[in-house]
Amino acid sequence: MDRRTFVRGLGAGALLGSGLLAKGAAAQAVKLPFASGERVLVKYPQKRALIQMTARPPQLETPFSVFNEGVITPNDAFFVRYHLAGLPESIDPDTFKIGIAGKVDRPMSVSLADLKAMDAVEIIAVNQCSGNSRGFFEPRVAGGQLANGAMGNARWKGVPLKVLLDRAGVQAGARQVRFDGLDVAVDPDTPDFVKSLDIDHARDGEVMVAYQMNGADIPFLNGFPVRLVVPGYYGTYWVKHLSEIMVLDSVFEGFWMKPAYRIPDNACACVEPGKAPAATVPIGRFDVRSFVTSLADGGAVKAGENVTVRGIAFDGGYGITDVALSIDGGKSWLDTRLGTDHGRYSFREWRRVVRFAPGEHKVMVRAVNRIGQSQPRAPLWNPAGYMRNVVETVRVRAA
Ligand SMILES: Nc1nc2c(c(=O)[nH]1)N[C@H]1C(S)=C(S)[C@@H](COP(=O)(O)O)O[C@H]1N2
Ligand SMILES: [Mo]
Repeated sequence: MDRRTFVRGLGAGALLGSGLLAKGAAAQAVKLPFASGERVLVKYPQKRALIQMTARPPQLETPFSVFNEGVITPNDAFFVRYHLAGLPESIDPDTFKIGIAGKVDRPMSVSLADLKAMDAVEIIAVNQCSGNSRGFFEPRVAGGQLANGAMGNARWKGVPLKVLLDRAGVQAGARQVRFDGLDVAVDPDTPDFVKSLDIDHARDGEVMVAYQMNGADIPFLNGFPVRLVVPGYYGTYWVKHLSEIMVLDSVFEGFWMKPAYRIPDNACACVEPGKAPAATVPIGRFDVRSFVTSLADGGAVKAGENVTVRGIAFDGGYGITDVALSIDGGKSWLDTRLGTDHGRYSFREWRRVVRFAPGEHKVMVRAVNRIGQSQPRAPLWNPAGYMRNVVETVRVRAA
């Protein structure tokens, strides 16, 4: 197979076929820890078996145990989220181009070869879906019922969006930049997936047009051949198969900016459960989160022996400064040691050696970032099920 055929083989047709397991093979069932959490593990091209939320479009969640393998999420384990079932049938990297137009002096189109000829930058950054952990919302809310696996951390390589915008020459009066990818709606009433960023954000030098993920081509399902990387911001802005960059002199209010992907316009991005927010704003940066990865809920540990408990923490880019661990349900808290700093947008590993007395224990973890933001002890609620960041609890039995 030449490269082009290979890529074509990953197109929508092939994906739909492979969304079903090979005939006769039994799909391995998994149960996410909330009502209606029954899922199957399904293998897609370039992916290991992942938790399937929907087949059309493909929406795959990373099994949580992957996050204990290391702070970088492998490409074949990285979650997949699409809104529209019309995935590109084939993408030829030799003819692929990104158009740059709108309020610019020099509209242009940029090929993959052009991009790769420019000075490259790299950043390690978490991509997390706004609705990660939505399945845990009480009361339940509509939308993809995800556990905690709609996140991942990768090393992204590409060109700062600012460099492309400067080449095109942004005109005075520009207010936003709009991004579109090659996927399309199948149903004519479904709006195309188009997102926008404010002009200053788009030109901050960190927002990146990326063509590599963890040292390899970006997997098809994560946006081959190029995607937007918006460090610290929810995945909704990380447009995949990026094909059009449009500079606007207005604020874009297409469906996926308004009414979709909006949060209550207040400090907690929350409302009383069941209530509608008085005003909303587009979702923005990640809040602070931390997880235990080395212990499974309901699992067993050795009593009276040293046990290293470890996990990950991250935030929207201020950087994690402290992670505290409790093994007594939050009555007392222990310091943990932070692992290598891979930059303020990356997962940060933490660990702590503890001894468990025989019996049941509630292990809890809580992180703090550089500006003092932390995590609530009781979950916050909003109608779209976004931004869950409650202090997580893992129950273990020591014997
Ligand atoms: N073209 C395109 N890009 C997209 C989307 C999409 O539906 N189409 N979904 C967005 C959302 S909501 C998320 S959470 C991330 C998920 O990135 P991943 O699929 O690489 O994990 O992609 C974003 N980029
Ligand atoms: Mo998302």
